[in-house]
Amino acid sequence: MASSLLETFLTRARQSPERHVLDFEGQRFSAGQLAGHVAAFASALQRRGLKPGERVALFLENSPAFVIAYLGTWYAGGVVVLVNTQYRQVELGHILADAGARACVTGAAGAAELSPLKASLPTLEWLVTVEPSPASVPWPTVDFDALLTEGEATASLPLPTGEQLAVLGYTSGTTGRSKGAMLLHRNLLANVRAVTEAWRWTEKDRLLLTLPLFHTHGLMVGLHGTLSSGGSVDLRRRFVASEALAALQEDTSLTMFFGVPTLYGRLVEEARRSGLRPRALRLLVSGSAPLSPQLFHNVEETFGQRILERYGMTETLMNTTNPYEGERRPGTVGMPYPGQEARVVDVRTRQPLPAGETGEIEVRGPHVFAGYWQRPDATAEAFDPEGWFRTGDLGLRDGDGYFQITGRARELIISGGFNVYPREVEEVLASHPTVAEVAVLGLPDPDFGEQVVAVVVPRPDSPSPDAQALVDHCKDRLASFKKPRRVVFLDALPRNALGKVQKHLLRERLQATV
Ligand code: MLC
Ligand code: AMP
Repeated sequence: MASSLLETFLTRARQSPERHVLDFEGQRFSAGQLAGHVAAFASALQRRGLKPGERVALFLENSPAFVIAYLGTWYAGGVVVLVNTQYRQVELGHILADAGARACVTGAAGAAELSPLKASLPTLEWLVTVEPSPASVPWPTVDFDALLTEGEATASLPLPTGEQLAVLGYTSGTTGRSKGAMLLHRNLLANVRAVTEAWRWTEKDRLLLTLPLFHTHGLMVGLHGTLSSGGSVDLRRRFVASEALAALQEDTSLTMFFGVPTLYGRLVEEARRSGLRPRALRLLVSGSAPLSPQLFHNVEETFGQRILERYGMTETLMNTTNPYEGERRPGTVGMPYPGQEARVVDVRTRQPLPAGETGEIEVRGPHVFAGYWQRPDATAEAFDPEGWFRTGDLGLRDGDGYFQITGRARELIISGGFNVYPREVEEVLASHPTVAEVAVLGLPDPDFGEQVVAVVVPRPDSPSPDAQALVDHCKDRLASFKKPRRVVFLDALPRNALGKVQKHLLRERLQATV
């Protein structure tokens, strides 16, 4: 039995090297070709001195290079650090320094964005660039294709064990500083087995994948499932509704599509606008953010198919799923995957609650991560003594065993499937000279599900702040999707007797004025 997804992939590639596995912008890769590139990348990294357990950051758009660098880092014994391509100085500086990344694979824009951080990233020694990078980049750089020619496509290297660290997935807590979730090879393998079994994913499947590979959904469901099942993937650089709809209508080889609710909302809109109707696929999956029952029904009307909604997170990969064969119930995220457990506990007593009662969802099983990188305090807080992981999601289990997510115990805004932690945006806004106080919260948004809204109290002694200047202040420092879509000015923030900002009052007030 394989100890890692890498082993599964390489074994299959040896057995059937001709099998078609990946398409991207007219390039086609067989399993044998991909495995050769993976071995070349891995052996070149080793020759350049990468040691087992050292971290390689991928700050990269969707492309075959991403897939090769991801699997190749594992084959070299390294650990992949995933980085959202929209991240800017604040997020990049923290993640690359915290992970102690030794190398980073990126594009020209990524190299330029990293450059001013040179002094604060002492462990970062070289960049691998998939495009010519600006001459001013202050690190030695090697071109991705040149690196492949340095290595050996036929290299046979030691495979990682199940206990070895595979990925650091950065996810924020309430502090605003993100933490690296340590995913072991055995966590990834256990979860992909559970997912492929639950969804009857086989080598006959072909997935249209438009989600970014730097997050759990695109990578650890979309790509992992493809590699594990022996199927193939039509990988796109990004999601464009008209292009995705055209593929779903024309390409008869596609059997699956995965998306966050924003993607489905845009596909339904595009189908209405263009009059095109997608073909019925074997499986449509939604996750990463709540899918409204309305959108569930709109998709059913447009695609003639009931979407399968599932629930996951960076630390645990996939937790629950609606059934493949049984009833897919709108407004629910289904039941635990085979071999995994989920329960609802009272937020105060931490005791399990009966069906129908709302509390915090906890999960346990082989899919659950090994803790936060160099954060034993945060790890201890996240688990109970019996190994249950506190998800921070509020919900209930109905009488038939279907879980529903009803809210969040932590402050988190999910905008178009990307997470925004209010505290991080508040810290950046508070650093603006015209801002005395600020509160950031999420309000409903028809496209993104939720939108970021900032409530600002101006400093009495400075010129009045300008909303656009505040938005730009955020965009210069943080990923653009975290910027406020709306800035509201107030004379004071409502606070309770302990001085805590009462965001629920702000929310009610702002919703009343939409
Ligand atoms: C882009 N923008 C967003 C945004 N995405 N704003 C708010 N929320 C978002 N999600 C902004 C950009 O900052 C930019 O602003 C402008 O929109 C155009 O950028 P773009 O990149 O051209 O946008 P677009 O291609 O339309 O992107 C929308 C999207 C994308 C929905 C395709 O957000 C996306 O791929 N989302 C999926 C995220 C995902 O995979 N999540 C899974 C997490 S895993 P400006 O001002 O700069 O022009 C997980 C676990 C699990 O949660 O269970 O799966
Ligand atoms: P991340 O840590 O970025 O992977 O985000 C995980 C969070 O996304 C979870 O804790 C949930 O809050 C949310 N999430 C994932 N899937 C769903 C879903 N199907 N419905 C509602 N929320 C979801």
